[in-house]
Amino acid sequence: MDRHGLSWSGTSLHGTARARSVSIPNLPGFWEGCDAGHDETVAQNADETRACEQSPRVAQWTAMAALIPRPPVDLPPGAVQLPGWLSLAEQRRLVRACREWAAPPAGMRATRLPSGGVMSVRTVCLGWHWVPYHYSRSVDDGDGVPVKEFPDWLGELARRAVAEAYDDPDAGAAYQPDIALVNFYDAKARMGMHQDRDERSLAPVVSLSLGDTCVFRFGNTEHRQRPWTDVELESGDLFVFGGPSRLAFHGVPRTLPGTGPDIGMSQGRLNITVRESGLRQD
Ligand code: MD3
Ligand code: FE
Repeated sequence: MDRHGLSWSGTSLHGTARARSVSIPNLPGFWEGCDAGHDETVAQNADETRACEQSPRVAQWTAMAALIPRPPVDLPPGAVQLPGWLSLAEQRRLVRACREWAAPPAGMRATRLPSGGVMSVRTVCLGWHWVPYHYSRSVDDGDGVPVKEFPDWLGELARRAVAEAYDDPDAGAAYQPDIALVNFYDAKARMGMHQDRDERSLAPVVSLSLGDTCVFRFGNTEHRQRPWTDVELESGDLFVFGGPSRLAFHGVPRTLPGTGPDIGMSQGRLNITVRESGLRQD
């Protein structure tokens, strides 16, 4: 058992993390699918936060998704994929929340790497702001304001994700996430093979995908080369990476434009990763 209450077959962890990226012109088409203004979005989200707290989520989408099963992919220990975990209503709500988070101050930006490159993915952080290769409480590489708050409801959703992925209510209850990184991919965006090692905690990372399908490349813990497994991540999919998978190299070699469902974004892909920093808020 590790200290998150989960047991794993042994795997040793090696290697160092450095992201590679290419620079890409242009702004997210993500704003175009927006049928409400910013203030309306904020109000709508507040309503839906209350609604989600009260009503159970719609099971219909899960049931439909189950009719067209995707072949199970053999994943390393600690990595669990739950295809179609989010209902369409939950996906729409998350897209609206992402749009709200993406707006300035402390909004979405293309991260500059110390190597001089600029990531093609646009990112906004909640709870702690990620600047390669550490976390800060303020947007040090942007407008300098405090990072946006990590909402309680997102922590609750992530706890439920961990509990369901590992079929272990205790693992869910023990999860105390305080960071979300929201990544937007336009048709050309990619993410190079990297490890996520800037968190002090090795608690699982929860990943939620919205919009266009992507090819997710799941590698090994030793280096960024093969062996790896390519998995398609579709809108509504949940992925949890814990235990030996937590420090595996991974990346997104491409997205598949035009594959997303009607959830309020005209194009592109959003990914929300929820994490536990293991850092103290001062
Ligand atoms: C495996 N994001 O934000 S999500 C990232 O789709 C990141 O935007 C990708 O890699 C994306 O760091 C992949 C899947 C994912 C996220 C974090 C992980 C897989 C992971 C951390 C450890 C191991
Ligand atoms: Fe990552």
